[in-house]
Amino acid sequence: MSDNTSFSCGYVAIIGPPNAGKSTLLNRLLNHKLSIVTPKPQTTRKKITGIYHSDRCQILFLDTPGIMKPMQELHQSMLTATRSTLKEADVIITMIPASKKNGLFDQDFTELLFREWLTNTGKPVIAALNKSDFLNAGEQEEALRIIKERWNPEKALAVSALKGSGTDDLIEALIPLLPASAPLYPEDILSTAPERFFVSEIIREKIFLFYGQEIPYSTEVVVDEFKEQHENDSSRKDLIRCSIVVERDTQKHILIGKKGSALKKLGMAARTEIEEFLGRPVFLELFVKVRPDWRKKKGMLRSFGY
Ligand SMILES: Nc1nc2c(ncn2[C@@H]2O[C@H](COP(=O)(O)OP(=O)(O)OP(=O)(O)O)[C@@H](O)[C@H]2O)c(=O)[nH]1
Ligand SMILES: [Mg+2]
Repeated sequence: MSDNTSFSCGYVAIIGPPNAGKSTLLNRLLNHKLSIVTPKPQTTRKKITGIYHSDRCQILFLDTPGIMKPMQELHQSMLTATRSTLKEADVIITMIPASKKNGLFDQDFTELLFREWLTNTGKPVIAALNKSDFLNAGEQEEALRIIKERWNPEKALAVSALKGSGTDDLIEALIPLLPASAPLYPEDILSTAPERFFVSEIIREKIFLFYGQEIPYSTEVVVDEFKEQHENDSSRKDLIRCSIVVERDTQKHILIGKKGSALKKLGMAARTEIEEFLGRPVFLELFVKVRPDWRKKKGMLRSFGY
């Protein structure tokens, strides 16, 4: 960095429909798995901040819950998180997932996205045609042409968050749109969220991956206790106690499985990844609790941080 005036620093919100690849993009840009990713829609429920560092800029990327038609109170809270994230942002990346089935991409949804979520913000929008690995070069060009013509974003480019293509161009497109400012965070900080948040997210990810139907959607994970390793403690392991909250007894039985086998498998997979994330060994204890209709109850949602 030669002088402070040539350095850019700002907030960039990543928005789009569920399953568009928003969290995959955040992880790709940061070169670190921060935000959970699953093949199921509505994986992300809260804003996740990830900090990108380079010698020319610092970008605070804000991953958001996907935009969908709200069916219950939890969805309302998720959409409120996305709305307020847009207010924080200097620049918005809107992820448009490419798909062969949908005539290159979903134009009706993209129209709604621009009309109801983007245009009125008055902020620069970069349209990222994600999953471009599904399209050939000609199809990508055609999709980008339609996007530019119909919605006139600041820039439209093809990316593949999964394969990593187009992300350097995306950073280059962002830099001139960011405020000239010194960095806000030290270089070794990857996120502003506490470790315990990521612990609960990792467990939630495994639940999304291991269980079918409504189980992942009916589940919340709460960290009840997070005791860091003590120097005098011979085991030198952190103790993490979590509650897995479900809506019904039947769901509790499915989560636990025969003689606890399913919960054991979940716990092992979660622990391995938590240890990788924290860079130290942990004891992980999981309890399953029933809280009827928690997704519909404002007080309960608030206590879960929504
Ligand atoms: N082929 C392909 N798949 C992708 C790409 N980006 C993401 N995916 C896949 O799409 C699925 C959804 O990815 P996520 O990153 O969880 O999507 P999201 O937009 O964060 O979804 P929500 O949090 O549910 O709103 C995962 O299975 C990803 O591996 C891509 O560029 N190409
Ligand atoms: Mg996500």
